[in-house]
Amino acid sequence: MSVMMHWLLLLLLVSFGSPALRFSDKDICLLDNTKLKQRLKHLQDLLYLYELQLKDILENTYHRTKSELFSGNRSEQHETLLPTTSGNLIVYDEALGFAPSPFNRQVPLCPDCSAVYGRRSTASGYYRIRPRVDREPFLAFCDMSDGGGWTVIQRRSNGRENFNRKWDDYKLGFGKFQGKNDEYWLGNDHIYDLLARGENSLKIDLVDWHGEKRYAIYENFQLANEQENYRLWFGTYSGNAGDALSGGSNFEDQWSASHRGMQFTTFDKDHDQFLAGNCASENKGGWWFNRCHAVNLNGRYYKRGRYSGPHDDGLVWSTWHGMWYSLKYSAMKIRPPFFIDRESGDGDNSQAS
Ligand SMILES: [Ca+2]
Repeated sequence: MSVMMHWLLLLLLVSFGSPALRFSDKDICLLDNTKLKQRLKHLQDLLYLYELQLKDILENTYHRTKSELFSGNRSEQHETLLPTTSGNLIVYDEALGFAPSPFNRQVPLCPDCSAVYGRRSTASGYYRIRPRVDREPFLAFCDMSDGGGWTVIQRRSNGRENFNRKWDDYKLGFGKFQGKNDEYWLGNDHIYDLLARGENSLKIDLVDWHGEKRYAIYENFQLANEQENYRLWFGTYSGNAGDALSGGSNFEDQWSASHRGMQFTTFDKDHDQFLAGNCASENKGGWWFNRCHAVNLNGRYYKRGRYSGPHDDGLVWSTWHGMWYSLKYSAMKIRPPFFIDRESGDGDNSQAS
């Protein structure tokens, strides 16, 4: 019989035998001592578990899809599967591909963050997702606030990442995938694969240098494939940041700056409408430039709002602060439209610090 049981029995006997009888200070002390010992044991178990996880993290890098955990006798069939352990502290283990099913089988990775959310993993963080079963899974930040299920495809928050990059970098993705505010571009191929699965809405969260937040939602956000240079399409706008992706309010701006139907341009691959030059060279970041832009969330990161220079190359959303104000924070995130009805749209859930 455990010590705890012993004391519970004593308590019962005392209760039934003599209602008026009270524990002595010594008895109460012993009971407290037992509880503390159990608590200590629980904490020791937790510590042991965390030590194991820490060891796992130090010995494996989970930014590669091939873990050393399985480098020994992994069969061809298991080539693209991922380890069972939770790895990176903020990579949640439910998403790591070996989530146990009721029949103790390994289940496939979620295709996007809305599916992760559907599997009741409701903590924001980095998850491995796999929109195409014939391609390797990859890490993406799942924003489980704001109604949940958002796959973040772009984030700017501190200017530490260089966004003035070549075509191949934008194609494959770049940046850091660790902290909740780390800057990254998910990669045009990955974004294309996510969008090719079905209709998606795009939500853009913006924050200025006074901490004010705005947002824009576009229905039916689509990209063409690389042969079409990731041509951009999007439907109806809603939000409070203004419909800058459509180029602004007047027809002339829309003609020269709307991003609808534009192909992707980087400084080494020019597909913009600007005949005399390359918009990405001028504006320091890959984007769906026209001649040239009303939005450039991949522009230069200026560490204050207003900026000046030869080109309007800041992190710009023209219908909010104009072309000469560079925003502090942006996140582009996508989700199937049936999620939209739940509770999104207050624009209050950006991850900016
Ligand atoms: Ca050009």
